[in-house]
This record gives sequence, C-alpha cells and structure tokens, in this order.
Amino acid sequence: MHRTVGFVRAHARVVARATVMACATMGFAAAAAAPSGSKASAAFALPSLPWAKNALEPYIMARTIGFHYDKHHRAYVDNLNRLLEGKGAATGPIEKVIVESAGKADKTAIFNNAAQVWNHTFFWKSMKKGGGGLPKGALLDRIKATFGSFDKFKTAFVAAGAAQFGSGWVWLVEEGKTLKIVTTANADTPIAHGQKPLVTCDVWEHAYYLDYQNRRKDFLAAFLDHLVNWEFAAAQLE
Ligand code: MN3
Repeated sequence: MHRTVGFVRAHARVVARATVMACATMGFAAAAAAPSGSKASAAFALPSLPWAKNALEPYIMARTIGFHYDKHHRAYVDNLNRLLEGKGAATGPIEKVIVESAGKADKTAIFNNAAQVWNHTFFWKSMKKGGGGLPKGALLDRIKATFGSFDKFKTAFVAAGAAQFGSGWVWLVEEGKTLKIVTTANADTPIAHGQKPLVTCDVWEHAYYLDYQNRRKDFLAAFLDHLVNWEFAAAQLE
C-alpha cells in the first residue's frame, strides 16, 4: 500500500486523479443501471475476454484461462458489487472506486476487489495470440534507452516478476516521462500510485500453476516471448 501521510498522500491523490482521467477511455465504465422493477443488478459487469479461451495455447492453456477468468476474475466482480451494494459508490468508472479506496483502512476489501477487477481486465488486454517479441517504433526506442537493450529489459522484467514474494503483479509503467518495471503485491495497482501501466503479467500462482507449476520464470519468459501485446502497450502511451 502506498504511504498515507501528509503531503505525500495529498500529492499522490492529485496524480492519481489525473490517472483516472487518462484511463477513462479503456472501456471499464460501469454497466448500465438495471431497468426499474428488476432485481438489483450488478453495478460492474465482468468484461469480455479479448480472445477465445484457447487463443493463448500452448503458452497458457484454455483450462487455466477458464479458471482464471470464470472463477477468479468473476469472483472479484461479484465481491465488489456485493461490497458496494446500497452504498451508491459504484457510479462512474472503476478507476474512481480504486483511487478513492486506496490506502483507506475501512475500504480495504473494496480496494482489493476493484483493483483485482481492473488488473485482470488489463492483463487480458496485455496478451494476444501471436504476441511477444519486439515492440515497434517509439516504444522499442524508449525501452532500449531506459534499460540499455531490449534483452536487458526482458531479463529485468522476468527477474522482477520472479522476485515478487507471494502474490502480485509485474508491470511496465510510465511514471512522469520515465519507463519503469514495477511490481505490486496482491491486488495493488499502479493506477493507485500515479503511474500509467503499459502492460502487466499476473504472477499470482493461479495464473500459471496448472501450466507451469512452480516455474514462474518460465511463465514470465513465455509471456514476453509469445504473448505480450506490444500494440496495446504502445496505445497506452498515445
Ligand atoms: Mn489473477
């Protein structure tokens, strides 16, 4: 969790609001309200996967995506809606819920579930069939300038993801005008810290255990070599 004292917190919240606006075009808007008279409906809907469940095979098998999306991602959506039910807090984009609950002791469950909904939606978009390899153009130039070479970036990204103790995420983000590799623990997310995510890989065991067991590094290497969607990453910078 980020620091929650004095100036640092106030500054972080201003930055985070700007991030919410920057993310507002990503398609995470709340679902339309229920027709009157119907049973109260979910405020946030589970976003569709951007590809078929078997599209990432053999690097991530359909069975893994099935559990990960239909059980884990859906549970975060359901939990969030249950937590927000009757509180009138589910209006507006989910980014607003995340930023407004971040670092608040009485809203930890709301933050965890909202951030996990957002992180997973972003993770699916961070991958595609036939992905991986080198990014193009300005993004490649910036990665080389920041990390020394694309291979050095890959080594650092895999090392960071492998070193994340327990559950969490590894990200390529832009902070200010600087690219960075960062990790977040559990549900935590760069959008709560004023950083702009470009791509992420989920390093919770549920993301890879069926396919890779304890070989998290092999999963991270497959993510970079065969799955990462660099066009999506580049689009985040535009
Ligand atoms: Mn996950």
